[in-house]
Amino acid sequence: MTEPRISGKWARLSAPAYHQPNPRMLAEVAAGLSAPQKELSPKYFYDHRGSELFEEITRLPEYYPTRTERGILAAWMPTLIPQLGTRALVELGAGSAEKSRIIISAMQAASTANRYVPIDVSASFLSQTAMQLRREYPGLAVEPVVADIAEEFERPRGLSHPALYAFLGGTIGNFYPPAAIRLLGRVRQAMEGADRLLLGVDLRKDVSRIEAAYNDSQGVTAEFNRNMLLVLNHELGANFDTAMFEHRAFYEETTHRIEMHLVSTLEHEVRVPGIGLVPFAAGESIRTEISCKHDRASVAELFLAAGLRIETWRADPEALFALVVGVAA
Ligand code: SAH
Ligand code: AVI
Repeated sequence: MTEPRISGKWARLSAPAYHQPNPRMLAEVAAGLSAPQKELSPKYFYDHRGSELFEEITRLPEYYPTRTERGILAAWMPTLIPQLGTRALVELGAGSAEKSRIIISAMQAASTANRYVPIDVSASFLSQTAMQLRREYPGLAVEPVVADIAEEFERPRGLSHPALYAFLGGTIGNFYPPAAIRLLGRVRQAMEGADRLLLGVDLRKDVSRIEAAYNDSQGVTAEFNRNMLLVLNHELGANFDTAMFEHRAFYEETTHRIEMHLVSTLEHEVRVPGIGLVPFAAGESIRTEISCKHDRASVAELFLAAGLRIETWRADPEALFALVVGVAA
């Protein structure tokens, strides 16, 4: 069995102990916790437990994106994949690859399946996903890559074409627009010939529907949010007390995005080795995630800036979520 390839600077994120913190993570966290609005990257949600909690979120009644996107994929892939003749699937932020199976099965049905390259920052979860897929699809080359897709995008070597670059789940919305454009631009650079991008985007809609998806009644999203503090404790040896922080998620109408925060309930200090004592006022928050919601015009704008154009746009009948095929402009 091939172990996931771990790209240089991320090698230590998967290390079990905090005595050798990843220097890049330490620098990012130091900058984020000293900003006037404290902010941490949502990639720090995803240790093994965080990835499991996200899977739980996808099954919540309030969290409509996953099941809606699955419905669009199930209806569309059996015709789209033979049309494109997809031979290799490269997936950014693959997670459990639960919905990717719909694409892989369509590739197998069209007898074009050849290679699956899931890319994710969550090393142990990715390894588990790859093992399961090898069992389910004997004959398919599964080649996981552990990497931060915000930082680098190595074109997988020896890829068969046409390749499909999939970025599902609406994860593009977790990037600020300039970072989203850089990321899509790198995918565009990697694409050649008849390669395509398949992008999942969560759509703008009734605010109460969106806010409910990030404030579920079972408190799973709150646990997912607080898990970031446990990741910092584990990776950096910090002493965050999760009981001191409340989950808050709200929609910002002007920027069309959900913001998730962890709000300190009391004034207190947290020790982060290598950074020092981090003060929190009562009511002060750390922004842990944005989740931008889109429409066709906002996707076209991102694509244009990244050298892509929309080839096909397909939303569900309620227009909750869309899958977009992107092609080099
Ligand atoms: N594609 C799956 C999972 C979405 S959850 C779905 O649609 O359900 C977001 C995934 O992206 C997680 O698996 C997380 O580990 C990964 N991820 C988040 N930020 C990342 C980053 N900067 N680089 C690589 N992977 C990232
Ligand atoms: C992974 N990403 C698309 C999810 C989202 O909806 O923005 C992460 C998430 N955050 C809270 N719930 C789910």
